Amino acid sequence: MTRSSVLPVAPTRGRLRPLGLDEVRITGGFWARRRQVNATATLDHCRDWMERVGWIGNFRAAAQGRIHRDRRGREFADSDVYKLLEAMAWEAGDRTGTALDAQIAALTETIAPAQEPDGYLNTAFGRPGQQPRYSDLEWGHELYCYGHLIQAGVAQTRARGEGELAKIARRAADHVCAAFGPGGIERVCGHPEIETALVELARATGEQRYLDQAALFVDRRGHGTLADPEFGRAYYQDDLPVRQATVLRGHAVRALYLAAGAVDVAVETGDDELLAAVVRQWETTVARRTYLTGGMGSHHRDESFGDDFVLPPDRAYSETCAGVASVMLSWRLLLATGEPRFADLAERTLFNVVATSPSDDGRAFFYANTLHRRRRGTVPPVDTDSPRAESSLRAPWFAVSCCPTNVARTLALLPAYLATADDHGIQLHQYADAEITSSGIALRVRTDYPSDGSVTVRVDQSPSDHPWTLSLRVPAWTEGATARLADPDGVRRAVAPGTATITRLFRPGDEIRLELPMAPRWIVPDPRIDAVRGTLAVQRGPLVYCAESVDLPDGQDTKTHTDTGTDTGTGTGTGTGTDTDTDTDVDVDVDVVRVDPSVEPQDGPDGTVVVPGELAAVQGESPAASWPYQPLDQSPEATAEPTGIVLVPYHSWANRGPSTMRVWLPTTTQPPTEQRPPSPQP
Ligand code: FUB
Ligand code: ZN
Repeated sequence: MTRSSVLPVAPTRGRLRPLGLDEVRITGGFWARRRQVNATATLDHCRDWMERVGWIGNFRAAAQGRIHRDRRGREFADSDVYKLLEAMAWEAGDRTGTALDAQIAALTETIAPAQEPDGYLNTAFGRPGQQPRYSDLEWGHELYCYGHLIQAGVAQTRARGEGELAKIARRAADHVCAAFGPGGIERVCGHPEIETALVELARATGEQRYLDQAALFVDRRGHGTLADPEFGRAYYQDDLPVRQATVLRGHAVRALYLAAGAVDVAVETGDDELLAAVVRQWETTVARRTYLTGGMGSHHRDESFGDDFVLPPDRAYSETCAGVASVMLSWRLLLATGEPRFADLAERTLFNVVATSPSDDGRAFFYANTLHRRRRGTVPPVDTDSPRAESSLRAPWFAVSCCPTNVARTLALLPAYLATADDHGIQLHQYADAEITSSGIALRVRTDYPSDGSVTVRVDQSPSDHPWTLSLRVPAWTEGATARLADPDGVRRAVAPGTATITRLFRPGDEIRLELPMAPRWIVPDPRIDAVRGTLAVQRGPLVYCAESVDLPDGQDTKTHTDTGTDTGTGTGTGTGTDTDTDTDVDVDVDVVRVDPSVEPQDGPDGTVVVPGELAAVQGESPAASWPYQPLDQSPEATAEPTGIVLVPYHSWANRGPSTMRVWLPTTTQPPTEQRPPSPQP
């Protein structure tokens, strides 16, 4: 089969060959709506904000010699301009002849004069009045910014052919190889990202030196070439060589980008040991350090993974960028190994982290994706950026605004994550209404997934002289899935989670139907996750559900909540800063919800799920208010009548004004009295 050119990731080896944006089109449904909003609202939104906060202007100031005085934003602000350019390039590649081409050209013209003759390009360092180049590799993000520039250049080359942006990126990459190659600065960047970018540039250009440099960066990390920071060297994965690590640790986005780059290097160099090391890290991280949503990272202080099973829902950081990076890693591992478990995690993360971040209108974003919001909070003003990573509702922009542009580029390239090919046929990994055309095969996928679990694949075109194999991922969450050839003789057969295959001499008009049962079901957490022991969550298909206070029955859901909460981060060097929140509202509180696990959840109207339960006595009104711990036999009785609790998809929460929300739901069932714990007293 031939290789497409419009690909975010184009390995020269590996089990599966990706299909590009010129081969896969999403034509309807959940992701088509998200991509439409991304293309028509989010891209402009990001560009307008970056003009407004001066991050685009930084390039003008650099070219005009006034950057030491006028620079705005954090040290990595350049990277968000590049991520936006990458998003625009994929989007332009998808729809020819749009205004995006002119916008890309205009932004490129702004950036170009800021590049130094030797290829150096960064608005935060290196000019008179600024810190010298590479004088702060720990926090300076210079190589990280190049990484995003190079990814934007590769996107442009693949979507449109090599243009000015790609040339700027090439010059920067050549400079990196000269400055950081053998005999140069033998250190790494505090924020991985350059590794995966250089490998992709090597793939796009066929130039070995970029791959060699990426391999050098991967192998150099973990040898203490960076200073020991406040959070320890694990923060930037400089504590252990990649090959020796057994789990992802430290800053989540850094860890995931590095792992993605290590897979790229391993695949291109045939380094099975390195690939196996990353697979091992992925496995342990998924088993012990990942939220039900697929989110990663539970520490606000340093945006990092916690220890095993430290997954508090109300302190979940689960940064949107970590979700994006996790999908990047899973995609690379899927291509390398062909194993569906990587597509399973990508699906979970796409629907429950990446899709959760943007608002319905694509003009506000979650940075941190908590699984439990205890306060309604306030809607951030639309014309002010949010200083915090955890604004109570989605914010239009952040002082550290890495997430909006990361969402934008992921949605723009999303069709490339749907399907692959190999010498035997086509594999479908993610389900969306789509058209797929590759190597003489044309498929029409019809589905309303994830609202509905029916996926029909119609063969519109197929070679007439040889059979081939259609492979369908059967998600790990399914029970009772079936597949059949939808003709009168088609036998419906049960398919287990993993991969269902059908091999035949396909003819145009053949239809294959996959039925994924979508009944909502209870999810029980591992008891080692202390923070959610004794609770349940609900999942329907790949979607995690949550209780949102706006859905609680009228009149039973309020309490007076006068509270001043202070959550002080220490400042991470990447700057989530201090979060001080004063809330004197009358709160609507989902903490009163108790669910009854003896009855199965049911589908409700409009994509909701209804679970049996009750609204328990509000703590503030209970006789036990003075001390929140009681002997088991004195625990407060539930006072409310049984009721149906409406749950909504987690990705949709906080689109209806201020609310409280929780994914993990306490149950009505009390532990048996013989297991009574020692009675705590104040
Ligand atoms: O440091 C650059 C980006 O800012 C990181 O990837 C995010 O976690 C945020 O800190
Ligand atoms: Zn981010």
